[in-house]
Amino acid sequence: MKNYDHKKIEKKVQREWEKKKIYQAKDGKGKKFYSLIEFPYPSGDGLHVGHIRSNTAMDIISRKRRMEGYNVLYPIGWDAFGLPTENYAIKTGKKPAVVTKKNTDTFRKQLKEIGFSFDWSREVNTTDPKYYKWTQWIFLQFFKKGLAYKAKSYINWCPKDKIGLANEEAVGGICDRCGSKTEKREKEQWMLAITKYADRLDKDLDLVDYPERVKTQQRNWIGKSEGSEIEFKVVGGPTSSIKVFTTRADTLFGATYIVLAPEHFLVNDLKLKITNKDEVEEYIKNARKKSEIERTAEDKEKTGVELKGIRAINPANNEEVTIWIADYVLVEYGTGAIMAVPAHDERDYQFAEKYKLLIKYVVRPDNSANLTFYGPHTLEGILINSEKFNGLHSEEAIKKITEFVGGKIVTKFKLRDWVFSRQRYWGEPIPLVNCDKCGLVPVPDKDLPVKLPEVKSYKPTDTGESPLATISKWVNTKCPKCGGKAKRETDTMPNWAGSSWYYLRYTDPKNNKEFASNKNLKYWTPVDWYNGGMEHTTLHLLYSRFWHKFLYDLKLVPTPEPYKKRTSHGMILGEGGVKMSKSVGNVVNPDDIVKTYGADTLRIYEMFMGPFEESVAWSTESIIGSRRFIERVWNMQYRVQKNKKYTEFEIEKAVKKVTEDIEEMKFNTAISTLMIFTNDVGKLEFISQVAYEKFLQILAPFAPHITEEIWSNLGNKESIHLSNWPKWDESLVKDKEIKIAVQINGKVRTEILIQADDGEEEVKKKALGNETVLRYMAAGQPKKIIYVKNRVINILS
Ligand code: ANZ
Ligand code: ZN
Repeated sequence: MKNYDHKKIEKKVQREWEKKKIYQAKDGKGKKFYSLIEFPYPSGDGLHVGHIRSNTAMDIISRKRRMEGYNVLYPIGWDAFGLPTENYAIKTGKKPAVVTKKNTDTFRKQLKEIGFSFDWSREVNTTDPKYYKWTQWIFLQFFKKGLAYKAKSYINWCPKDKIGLANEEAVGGICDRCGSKTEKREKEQWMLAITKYADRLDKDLDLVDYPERVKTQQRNWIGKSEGSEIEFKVVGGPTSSIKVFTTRADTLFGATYIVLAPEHFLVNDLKLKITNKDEVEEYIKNARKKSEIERTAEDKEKTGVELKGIRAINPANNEEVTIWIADYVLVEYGTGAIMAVPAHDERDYQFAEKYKLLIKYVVRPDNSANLTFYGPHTLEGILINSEKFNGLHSEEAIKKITEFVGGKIVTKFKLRDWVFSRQRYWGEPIPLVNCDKCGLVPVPDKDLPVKLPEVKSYKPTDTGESPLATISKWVNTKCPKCGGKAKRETDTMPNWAGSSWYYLRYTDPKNNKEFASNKNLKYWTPVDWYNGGMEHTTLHLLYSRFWHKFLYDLKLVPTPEPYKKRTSHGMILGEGGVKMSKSVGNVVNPDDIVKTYGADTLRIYEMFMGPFEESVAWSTESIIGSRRFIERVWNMQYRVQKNKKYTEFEIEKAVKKVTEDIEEMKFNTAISTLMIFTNDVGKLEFISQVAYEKFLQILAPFAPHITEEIWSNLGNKESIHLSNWPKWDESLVKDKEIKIAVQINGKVRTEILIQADDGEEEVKKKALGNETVLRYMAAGQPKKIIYVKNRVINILS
């Protein structure tokens, strides 16, 4: 009997795997399975135990699929552009490319030590010029189609990171990198027209298998809304009318004032005519400092200022209404202006109460004849106080009133175009040239990639210009069109660029002529199963779906959606359930665990620690339990009997349960099944080789090293990971009869035969029909019945 030596075993089998290249995917061979994890950002801190959870989950699924006969692609790479590396470079003066190389070397070594079945021959790195050549090329396709454009807009500016952020990166007015409060700054920026795809990004969620919470988050973020655009004429002003967006045109007769966003483009014109200009300007200045949440939350006090001296006309009844600016109206949504209906809208109600504005009820609930009102009534109903529309239901009235006032039914989206430029060094240069004569000219394909030049300082500038702008040798160039003097764009792309299409590159990572060949894309895509974090739902997941759809329209990818199925893991927290972070000092280094307990133990532990989609706290103490399980598995090999007849019902049950649990990502219950099996078998003198081998096979995806070693000790020549996934005998699993004890008031009175896994009702019926039980129960009905599955039933009378 040999002791379990995880260090020796894990090294040895890893070397074997690498030599035999057993995890290499083969382009175009047989039925395929493409499994994907979000490729890591190679930070200086090394691999996090959280990475391992997601990677192990998809590794288990990939290994099972391989054993089921699929040609599996499970690739890995590095999402390596980004701020931490750049900030580190600024601090230390080290080149970001050099830092990245060092970090990816560390990550690679760590990942290999945990035994993931990645196809390492397809490694990609977003900062490799051979890779970002194609990121730039795709950007140029957007540009050529008019979907990449420059515009002045208010962006979220982080004063600490000195960087412009997309809305998705500044939710609630907080920089999602450093936690600082962001400001609104007006800046000329590159934009990608994701809004052109808003409707399809919403609709096509019907085509994919994503968790409901992911679909809901994306739908809410896209924010599709049907409503009406209605014009209010202005009296006494320089502008003739103001257009509002409303989802409740049925309430138009109750619109008693209108409100513009403080930043609305008409405000400047209207200012010329108003009598309280100073007050208005002061208000606008303050509004700019507040975040969207502060401005629109229902429980925040509403503020505003009337534009005095001008009025608008409600087109339904031709009554004059006042015009206000208020920061609860956002400039970017709808038309940036609303008709306020305080009787039927919560925020308008608060506002009207505060400023003593008219509240006029025009809809009553369907089922109520009671016409005394107070507070806002936000539900649809039957129209009142609306002249010839009285008696109509809201739904019908919306159409009729919109038509009556010459309005238009429109669809609006909350989604904004994607701010796609950064004024930083460590990103893909935007491959365009500014020529005085020709304007913006794309760098020709043959001159791609536009490589990042060497710079002296990586520091962003306070003027908001990229550090690239300071290298005149790089900036000054020739116009590709006319050959005249021209200047390069100095903005770089956001770190979401490279990750928007990396899964396509994996299918053909060495291609120099195209981002990937048609043939390989056709074979491998879409991704069959993609696991990733919930934090990417409205960022990477949405962005990459957008790029994919754009490439689909250019006929460059074969499917409208990139990912067939998406799942999400919960986070790993530090001991005691607090966030794991350097500042708290509770970060667990996976290297230490691998060294002390082994990779198999770490993998088992991470999959056993709790339900996969929930957050769980790390517990170093509990790792020992996983280690003991692995040791028990090891010792079982010395009790194997080759010729023992194969009759174990337990193994058939285990195969079924583990097979099904893996598909549902119930890794923790799969492992507990495996543990129960070792306990059951632990009581026996022998285990048949057939049963033990099946057991090793279903354990192999979880603990690939130890199972490989024992498999070979048992005399198998080929890798266990290339063996066939075991089947179970349904008749053995189903038809097994077992005896359970029947207690009456806590005393065992008899036994009954049931089918293993019979439902509770079935067992109760059998117990209550039993002769002995009937005799004991002659006196009356049972008060309560407690059933412990497959073990005992206790009848209380
Ligand atoms: C009148 C009204 C009456 C409204 C009523 C609601 C209830 P969703 O569903 O999110 O699209 N609104 C329109 N543009 C706005 C903006 N830029 N900033 C803040 N609020 C805005 O919401 C559309 C409703 O939100 C619109 O319908 C408008 O208020 C408001 F009983 O118009 B409603
Ligand atoms: Zn030119």
